[in-house]
Amino acid sequence: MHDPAPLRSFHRNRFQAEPAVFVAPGRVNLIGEHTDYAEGFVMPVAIDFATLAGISPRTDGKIVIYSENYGKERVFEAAALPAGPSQHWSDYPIGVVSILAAEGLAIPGFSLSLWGDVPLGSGLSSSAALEVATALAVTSLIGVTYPGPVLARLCQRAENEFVGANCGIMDQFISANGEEDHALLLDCRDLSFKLAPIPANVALVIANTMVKHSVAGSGYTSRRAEVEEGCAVIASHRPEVRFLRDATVDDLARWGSEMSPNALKRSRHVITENLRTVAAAKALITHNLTELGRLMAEAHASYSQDFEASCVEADAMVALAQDLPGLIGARLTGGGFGGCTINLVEREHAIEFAEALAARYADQTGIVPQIHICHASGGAHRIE
Ligand code: GAF
Repeated sequence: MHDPAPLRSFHRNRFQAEPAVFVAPGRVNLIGEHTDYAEGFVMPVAIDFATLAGISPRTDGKIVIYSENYGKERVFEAAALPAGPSQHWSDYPIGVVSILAAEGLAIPGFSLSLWGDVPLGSGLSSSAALEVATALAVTSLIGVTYPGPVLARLCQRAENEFVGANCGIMDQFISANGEEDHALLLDCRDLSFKLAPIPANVALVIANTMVKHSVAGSGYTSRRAEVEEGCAVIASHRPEVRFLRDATVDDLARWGSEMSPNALKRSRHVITENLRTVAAAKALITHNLTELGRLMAEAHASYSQDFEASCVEADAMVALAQDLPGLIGARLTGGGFGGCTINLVEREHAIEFAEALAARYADQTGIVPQIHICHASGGAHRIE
């Protein structure tokens, strides 16, 4: 639970107005990596880390956005929104505003205060939290209510079309639609989802390798291109295959030799990851935690060896967790090339697990990691 009092107080002091306050969480993905833009399956959880957005109207036609994290403010004209990004933190909130304007909403002047505790560059979706909190705040000021999945799509568009990062739908979707104590098995084709309860005796232990992750980075973009390349080869034989979601392991066996070695490996990851993700949701729902752990281990191996989106530190973090008491499953989570591992751990062992993992990781890599024991939180909403 985030206390809105500090945000209210700095908003009041800065803007002499009482804000309406909204919160949007970051996320951790249990399994299903780089499958969202292939219209496949993902299984994320909203977490306790979040962005808070406080908003109040202005009468001078200006949009003033203040970030408490950066201690900085940016000023825009509501009637003359910027056409593109300026490689600045404000690209995310103003990108959302610009997409809302493109949707035909009349954008008024407003003051927006932002504060968040999602660790930046850690693969826990600080940008999606920022976008979704902004979108909720601005739409509520305008008096428009979008269903969660629609809000998520608008925020994804802000990131794709304004910020220029080619992400899928997962992060914005879970931030807008997360359910307390549940993971969501999300079908990224039609955005339908199934809730999978996280058992009360299972803790989410998130271990930050401290290696910076970025969706805007070249690794994410090149992997996505290779996935699309693999899909195009299969589609040249089976035109009904529009995304790798439609492809099978058998397709790879038949036509994989026509792909570049990288496209073949990336496609194999995506195709098998979709199968693992659906199986993992079933395992979670039926309380088969041994099977869930096995699938997570397989997913990490695939992410590291076929998708080559892990790094030495994340592989070490996963390996070092393996024989610690209480571990159910561990893997690198998020877009890759750094960030955090997710460890599902029996709750009674969570604290000693976290301490032992931190000590082992520091010992092996010389890096002091941050380890967080999180719970599955609800999605974005207004805080009264
Ligand atoms: C990042 C992206 F933003 C998501 O859309 C998703 O592709 C993920 O990486 C990888 O699963 O978080």
